Amino acid sequence: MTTTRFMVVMTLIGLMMSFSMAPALAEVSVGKGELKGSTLRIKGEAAVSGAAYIFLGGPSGITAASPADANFVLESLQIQAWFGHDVAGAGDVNGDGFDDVIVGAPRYGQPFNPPIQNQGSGEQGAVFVFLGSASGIVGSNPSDAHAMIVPVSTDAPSQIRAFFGGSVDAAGDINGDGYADVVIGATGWNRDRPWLGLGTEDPPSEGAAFIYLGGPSGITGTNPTNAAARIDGDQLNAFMGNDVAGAGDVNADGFDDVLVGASGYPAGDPLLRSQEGAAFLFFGSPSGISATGAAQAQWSVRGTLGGERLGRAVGCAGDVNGDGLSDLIIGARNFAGAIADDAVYNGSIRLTGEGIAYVFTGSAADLATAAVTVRSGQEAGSAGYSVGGPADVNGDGLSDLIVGVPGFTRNQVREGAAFIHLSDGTSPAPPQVN
Ligand SMILES: [Ca+2]
Ligand SMILES: [Ca+2]
Ligand SMILES: [Ca+2]
Ligand SMILES: [Ca+2]
Repeated sequence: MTTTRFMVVMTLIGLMMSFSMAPALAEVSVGKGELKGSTLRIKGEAAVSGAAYIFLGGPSGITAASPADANFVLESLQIQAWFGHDVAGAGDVNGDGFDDVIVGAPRYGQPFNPPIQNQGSGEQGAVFVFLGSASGIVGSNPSDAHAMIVPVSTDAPSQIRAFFGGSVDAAGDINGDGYADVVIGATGWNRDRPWLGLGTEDPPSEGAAFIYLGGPSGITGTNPTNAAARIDGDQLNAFMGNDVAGAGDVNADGFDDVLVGASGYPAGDPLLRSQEGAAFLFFGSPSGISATGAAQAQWSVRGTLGGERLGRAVGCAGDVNGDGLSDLIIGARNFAGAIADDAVYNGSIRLTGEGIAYVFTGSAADLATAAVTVRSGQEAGSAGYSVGGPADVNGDGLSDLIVGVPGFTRNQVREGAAFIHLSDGTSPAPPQVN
């Protein structure tokens, strides 16, 4: 997310390991996405607390060469917190004219059941909002964050590995009050199936997305029980909220909307764990978002192939067709596309794990058909593992597409690539490997 105020572009990067990384576009986070039970571990890393780095832009863009050059560094001060797993510009949540930032720490452990201090073991997660100011970001760690949103003690025992804050984003202004709002995902949130972390079985991972509203005093709400809205996945292993995004105003009613991915959402019997995946769109309104479950979405798209994992990444595509309405981009990293010579094989042979990103153009009436699809053309290319934007990289007024393809092979096996598609307003351009 970006602020153009005072010609300043702010880049926010979450790093969970101490490797250096070239700054990219406005928002980059490392390792964003699929938090599943005990499978999300950095092998051999005993202590991963995490940090978020903020780089200020200028006439020459981002000039930093390493994390050491960051203008601001935010830290969790807790072992194994995974602070910075996802980061975003939050918009201006308190209306003071300075944009604010939001950082997720999905393995932040709350010391529930005091006096036992089991920090880092519960993995309920936490989210922190830091305020901007004339001198930049205010504060550097949870103790001086503007807002800390964390599962409360009564939630904590049943919400072990809720991974609250595994995804975070600005929600725009969903209730039209002039203050920016935020959306937070928790893939391990379980409304109906509390999981105590016993045995070797993975948690049920229904997942949920949470909305918190901005206001004159900033973010209102301190924990999942006092969110402005909580939208449950309501399905076993739905992974609702594995990615969340402010969608912009998709339906032209003047209120910003919210898109939530659920990469494990099943097409049929949840016990089969077929993982077609889905993405759900919720419309803003004067009273915000009233939905409490995925089934109440105003619009949704579902994966059709087992294991497709549609909704692995969701985002606002900006306005790719220039009609003034915000458009959506949705990734399905495990999509298995029919091979090019499909007339012979009739869909019987597919590129396993090719991946795809779909773009749906906003409409006041219907978003049923994907306007553009972007595929990797390679087995295990994993197109749509991440999606970015909105960004108008050539300044023609139309938003362009950025699709992460981490399994892409060009000169090196699985070196990965970012596909940037310039929009011509009507049809997709051929992929440009960057
Ligand atoms: Ca502010
Ligand atoms: Ca608002
Ligand atoms: Ca709207
Ligand atoms: Ca549009």
